[in-house]
Amino acid sequence: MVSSTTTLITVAPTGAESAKADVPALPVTVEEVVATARDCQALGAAVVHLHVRDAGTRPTLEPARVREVVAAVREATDLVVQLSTGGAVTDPFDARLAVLDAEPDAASLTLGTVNFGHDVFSNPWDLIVELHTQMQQRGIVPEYEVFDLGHLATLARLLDRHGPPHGGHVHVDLVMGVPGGMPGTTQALAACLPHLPPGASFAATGVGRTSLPVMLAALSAGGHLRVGMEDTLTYAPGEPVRDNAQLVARAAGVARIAQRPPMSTGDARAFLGIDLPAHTRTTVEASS
Ligand code: KMH
Ligand code: ZN
Repeated sequence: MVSSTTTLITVAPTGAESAKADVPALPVTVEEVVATARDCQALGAAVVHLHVRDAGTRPTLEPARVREVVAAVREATDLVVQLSTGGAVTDPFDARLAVLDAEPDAASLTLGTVNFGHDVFSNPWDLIVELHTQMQQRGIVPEYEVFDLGHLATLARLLDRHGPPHGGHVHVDLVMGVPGGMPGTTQALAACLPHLPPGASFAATGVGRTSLPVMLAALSAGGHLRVGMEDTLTYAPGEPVRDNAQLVARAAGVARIAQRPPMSTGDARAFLGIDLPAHTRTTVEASS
């Protein structure tokens, strides 16, 4: 595993599971998502993992809406824009693949089917291969989402049969504590580490009350962090999360205590193998 003197912080502000009516602080409009993204970048986030909502606040993969949100976040921030291809458990595969048409910098790619509470989050091999190869062809960097140890065996098989991702660097997010997936414990995180591909980096996300133990375990193992209201709605026992910025601020603080302060957005692009955003390319080329 590659080591890093800084910490890549990803914010997952919205997700597809919580209803705005139940969680009023959840950012769902374009304006709310942009404001959250801006606040979180100022506090140390370098990547935003986006699920899009429609005008009625429901999860959507509608192409025009997805493009609108990507453009708005790019306009307002320097964050690496990572779209979810996981969507909601009810989303059809073709709509999940079509998310790539919005040309994000990066996209999530889940490496296997997993029980998801009462639902099933379906990710068969053919979908995994299709997402991987389409991202290679389109120059989109995948973040490999691992909900269980066996997903890392699938990653090894995927890279062996279909080659490295665009940019050449393999970055994995261990999504822990989902009911049906691996538990959010130090032991489970440690069990994953020997199975990471050579040279890969990893982040970890602890869902719900596993957020803090997973954060501490990840930092202790040289890993990176994902936080946000997609995964965590309670800041402390009995205390609802105020906003995504609160979660990013806590992650950045703990990363500083670990003497691995937050990674800048520019360093995150280099680290993940992401091309410079189109609107900055000429400036950099002209000034070099
Ligand atoms: N909403 C979950 C069913 C991803 O974004 O790639 C899937 C998910 C993973 O959140
Ligand atoms: Zn997600």
